[in-house]
Amino acid sequence: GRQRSEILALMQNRLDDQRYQHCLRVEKTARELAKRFGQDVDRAGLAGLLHDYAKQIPNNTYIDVIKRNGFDLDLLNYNRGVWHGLVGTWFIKQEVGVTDHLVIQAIERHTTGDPDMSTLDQIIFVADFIEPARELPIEAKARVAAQTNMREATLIELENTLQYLIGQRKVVYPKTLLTYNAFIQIKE
Ligand code: DGI
Ligand code: FE
Ligand code: FE
Ligand code: FE
Repeated sequence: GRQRSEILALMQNRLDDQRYQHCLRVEKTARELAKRFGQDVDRAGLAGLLHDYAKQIPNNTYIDVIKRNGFDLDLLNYNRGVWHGLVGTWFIKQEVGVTDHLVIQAIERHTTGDPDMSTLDQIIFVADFIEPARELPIEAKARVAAQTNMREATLIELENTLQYLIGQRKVVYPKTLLTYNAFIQIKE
């Protein structure tokens, strides 16, 4: 695999400093959560570090990649908010050379979630929401939940995401809703 220094250099080519610093904070938060919940700390750290690698790739580049690489063309009805997770891993495989499927899956799922999210997937999903610079009351509430219960922390984030999208009259990607339904129905 690549050296950490090489990965950081690639990230700095793709991201502005604000987004890059967010990725470093998500890496640290993901490592802490992995340790707390008995998951692979290095794998969580790598997924956290790279989760927003594709956040600032231009729309036209996304549209080309979706059309030329066998992605579901329904994705064209959505936007970069959705693409940077589900399609973003294409760039991470191509440019960073990540092959660990569990890292790729966690990054793919970090924005919409997935009804079958693993604990590692939930760690990346939640780390993005509770990293130290996130200071809203709802983020603090999820941070407290993540001390003991990743499913509860995940559910708090899903509730917030849906409320936000509807409040802004933004389109909801179906999987975002299916994930919410899965997490609200199955109480552990
Ligand atoms: O990339 P970040 O900002 O760190 O966080 P994120 O990957 O969780 O993305 C959050 C953004 O994604 C937020 O603006 C809402 C948007 N999003 C999440 N689910 C959906 C969505 N946008 C649309 N249109 N539809 C969704 O289902
Ligand atoms: Fe993101
Ligand atoms: Fe998120
Ligand atoms: Fe993020």
